Amino acid sequence: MSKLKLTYFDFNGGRGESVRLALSIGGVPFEDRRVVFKDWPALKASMPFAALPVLEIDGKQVAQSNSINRYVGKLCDLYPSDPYQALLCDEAMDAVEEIVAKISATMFIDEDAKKVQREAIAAGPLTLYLARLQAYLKERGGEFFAAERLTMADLVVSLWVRSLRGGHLDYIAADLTDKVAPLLVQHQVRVAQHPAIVAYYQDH
Ligand SMILES: N[C@@H](CCC(=O)N[C@@H](CS)C(=O)NCC(=O)O)C(=O)O
Repeated sequence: MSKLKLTYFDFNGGRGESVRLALSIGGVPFEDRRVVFKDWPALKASMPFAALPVLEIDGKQVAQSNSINRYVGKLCDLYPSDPYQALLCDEAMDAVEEIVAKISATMFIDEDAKKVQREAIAAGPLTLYLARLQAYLKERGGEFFAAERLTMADLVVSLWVRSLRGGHLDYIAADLTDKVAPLLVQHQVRVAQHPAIVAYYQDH
């Protein structure tokens, strides 16, 4: 078994959290290196794309959250073996990455511009992505995004919905998902009840 070390920021969310959850669900041991924000500037240049998460596999660094998601998904039986189902899993994860990147781009801009841009994102692409993901979930039976079982897509989408509903983003209403995509909220609540996820958060 390879030695795994995940480097990500010290909070229970963001792009690294699906990796932590997957490895915990799969019972795969890993070092959970949590970086506090004040230490990040000194570390940034040593990361392959100057960003986190980064997974070290026997000392070799690999970046890009969805590449890491696919890798740990395969290790933990949370990634479909059927190519078409794998494509559906990837599509949902990449959609989340795309909309998260749009919102992240507004993180460190002037407050007035942030308000304008975030309100536009909420009314436009964010609503569209939530509605589209809800439609996919519905047409696939309402429970899972791919392969009729828990996959990385369910972890990635549900963690993102959890974070949106947490109301941490100014100018993006915390109840947007409840209004636009209630099936995604039901999905998020259901995934959070997975026994391994419940057990994980008892310790974190
Ligand atoms: N496409 C990359 C994006 C990585 C990314 O932007 N990570 C954020 C945290 S979620 C980060 O490292 N931000 C700090 C920085 O860019 O300095 C991925 O999917 O991993």
